[in-house]
Amino acid sequence: PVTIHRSDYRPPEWQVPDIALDFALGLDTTRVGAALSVVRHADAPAPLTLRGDGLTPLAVRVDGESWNDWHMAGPDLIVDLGDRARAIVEVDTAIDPTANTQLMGLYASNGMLCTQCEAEGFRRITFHPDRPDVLSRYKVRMAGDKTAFPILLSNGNCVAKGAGDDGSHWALWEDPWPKPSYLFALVAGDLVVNRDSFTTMSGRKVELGIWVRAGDEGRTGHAMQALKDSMAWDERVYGREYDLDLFNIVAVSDFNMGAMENKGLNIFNTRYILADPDTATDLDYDGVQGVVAHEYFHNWSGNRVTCRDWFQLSLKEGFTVYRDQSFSADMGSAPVKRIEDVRLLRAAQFPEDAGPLAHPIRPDSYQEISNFYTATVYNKGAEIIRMMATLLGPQRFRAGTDLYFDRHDGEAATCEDFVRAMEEGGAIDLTQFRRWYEQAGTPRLKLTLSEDQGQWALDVVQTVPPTPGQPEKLPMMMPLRIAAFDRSGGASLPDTLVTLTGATQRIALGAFDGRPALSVNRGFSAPVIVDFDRAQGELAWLAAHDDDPFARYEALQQLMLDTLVAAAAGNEVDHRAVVDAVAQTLRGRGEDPAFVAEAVLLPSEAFIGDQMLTVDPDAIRRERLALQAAIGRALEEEWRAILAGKAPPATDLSPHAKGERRLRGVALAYLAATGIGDIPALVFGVFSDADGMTERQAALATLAHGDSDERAHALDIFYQRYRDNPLVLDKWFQVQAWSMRPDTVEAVRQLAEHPDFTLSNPNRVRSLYGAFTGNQAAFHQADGAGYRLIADLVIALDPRNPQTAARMIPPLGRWKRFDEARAAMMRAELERILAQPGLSRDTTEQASKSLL
Ligand code: HT7
Ligand code: ZN
Repeated sequence: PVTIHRSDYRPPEWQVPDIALDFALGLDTTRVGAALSVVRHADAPAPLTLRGDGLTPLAVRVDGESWNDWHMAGPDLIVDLGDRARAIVEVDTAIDPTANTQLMGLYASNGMLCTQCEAEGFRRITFHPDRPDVLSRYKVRMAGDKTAFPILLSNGNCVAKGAGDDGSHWALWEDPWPKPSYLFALVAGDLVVNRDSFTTMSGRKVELGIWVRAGDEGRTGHAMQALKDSMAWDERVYGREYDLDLFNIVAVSDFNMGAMENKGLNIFNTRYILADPDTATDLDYDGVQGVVAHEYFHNWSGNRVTCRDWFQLSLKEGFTVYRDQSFSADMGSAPVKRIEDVRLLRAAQFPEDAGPLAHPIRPDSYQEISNFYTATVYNKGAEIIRMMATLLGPQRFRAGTDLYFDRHDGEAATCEDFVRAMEEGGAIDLTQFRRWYEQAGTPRLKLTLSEDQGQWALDVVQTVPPTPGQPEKLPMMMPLRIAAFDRSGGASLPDTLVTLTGATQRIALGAFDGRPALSVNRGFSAPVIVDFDRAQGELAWLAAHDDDPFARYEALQQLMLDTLVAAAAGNEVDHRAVVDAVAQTLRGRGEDPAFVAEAVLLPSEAFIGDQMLTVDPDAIRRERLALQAAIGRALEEEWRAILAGKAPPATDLSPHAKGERRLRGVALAYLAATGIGDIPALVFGVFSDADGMTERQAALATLAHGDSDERAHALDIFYQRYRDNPLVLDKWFQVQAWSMRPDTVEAVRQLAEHPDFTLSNPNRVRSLYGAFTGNQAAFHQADGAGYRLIADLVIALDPRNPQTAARMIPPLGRWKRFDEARAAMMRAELERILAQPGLSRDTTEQASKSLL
């Protein structure tokens, strides 16, 4: 495979200011006529390269004349235009949407036609430069059978429509805003709409539409509210107004990712649109709200200001994730949102940064860009923006974003452009900060406290680990929020923002009567790993008294983590300190039950493993279950009391009600771990009585870990009730793949044979196999059966959907973290994958890099 380097970027030789597309739609054959007005930007004559993927030109015309001066260079069309400086280049092609199982380009899903063009899908529809720095105004004519495709949608506004006398109809759409080809979209199908409107801050009325299959319209209310809230929030917080008279969203069930921000016509995975209390959990509701906001926010951070090239992906994704995180924090509980975001970062991004696929948020090279839609580009990218916001403070950050949007509106920009706008708008020197865009790897801060004549100081030693291709690292600039407390009630050092720049740095804390309790990286101000030896008593004190909720959460988690890591390493441990701290935190549950639920949850098996030199999945599971059982037993009455209370109605989506339900779910898990005889019946009672999916799924997942009769019964009831609802059926697969039962590998193998399982639907694949790779002890079963299962999946899925197949590989690439026997088996499976003939570029890149 060819490697593409960031340093090789050259501006396009031809621009395409206008493009007219003509679609004759059919599920098996769609004819595409493209007319590109091209303008030469190169000084000297240059051939026009139009990228293609699996296309054959049926006819080529230049300025209305049939044209023979063209040839194919692999999949691409090269048109020789002589010394012309401008021309209208027309190319006709035909594609088969039903055969498009990759779900990139134009594809069929459940009888409808839809598109996914980011990153390089447009070239599967028609020949085009297909690079984000070529921006065009689009006119799209689409025609098709009126019965099969009663609804015809594209970007912008519908400016004309009509019908033929052969049962066909057509629509003409125009998008006034120049856009890159990756933002093109088209949908044709039998859909119903939930309509609403939003009046912008300048008084313009925008028509809003959410399009779904008939029968699903009643489940779109939350998405619509999220859209209106997002539009208002972006005006209030960033001063950004929507810029078309129409904003459409379409939900499709076969989709490779979460959603897509096509201009004026977002296309969504149904998972992030459909929600009602009977079928969606509170987390699902939050997912809908967050993803609707994310895609809407792209209208400015991504569409109005787009990316110059795909190496700049974090310019739009990191910034937009930061924007959606801030929005969700404002709409619910900010501390809980921060905890969730950090938990995700640690679960998905820290391992990526520590493994063979580590890359900077602005990568230097790639073989297949789809492999770089990563937690690093998205979630670490968001942390980098957050750090700039922290360093600048709210007013200066807003001045920076205003400057960025105003200066680059209508342009294809770079990460450097963003940082420069922050520097100028925020009056700050970010020279050293730019290293966050260049260096991969999670920085580590080693902290030590020292005292001299009653004056205390904190010494920080910063290291950034070597990563593939980057053996040497320089220290990063970062904001570190700290506070120090006198535990005996004396004066404290209040919340203080320190800017770290050096490899070593000393921070004066002031005078304390004895060692202060240090609260560090408050609010997770920097995405780093902190090494700091603290006694159990100090952590317990911070868990109870720190005035920063995130730091309180961290202290309790650290206490649990220290205990679990010691136990998994074979040390004798005492559970008492953790039990007492959990009890103490539970006592405060009246105020913010969601925070309490997060805080008392044990760290995940994977996160415990991340703290060990060599991960021992079996010991981790054993010790985690032991601690869970100890907490369950010691606080049995509290857990029972939480469950004995009346659950808030499932229709109550207030943060408090959601928190109460979350805490009830935690109580179920703690009680189930005790093995006390009546618990399966109690959990089954919660399952049966549940008036909504949050409680129902929590109870089902709890039962799924065991082998009670109630387990089989509940799984059966759930299946019978929801077998016709694909999103809920996904949950049925998922809870079984998450199960801590010893036979889970075999169960997953059998579930893959279930009549409702299919490789054609990415959600279903993720619900079974994605959940399974997150089940550390099962995936790493000592005989290697888990590794074989995933390698078999990748081999079967790659020819059909390489993007989704390649996304299953990273867990196999973590082999260096495991014992020799497991490492050898993981490598062997990666090699088996690589030995498959005809392997895609996506999977080849991920598997070969994973072996390094
Ligand atoms: N910007 C969107 C990316 C996306 C995507 C990328 C590759 C393959 C399929 C895809 N679907 C959507 C999603 C987002 O971040 O908003
Ligand atoms: Zn995005």
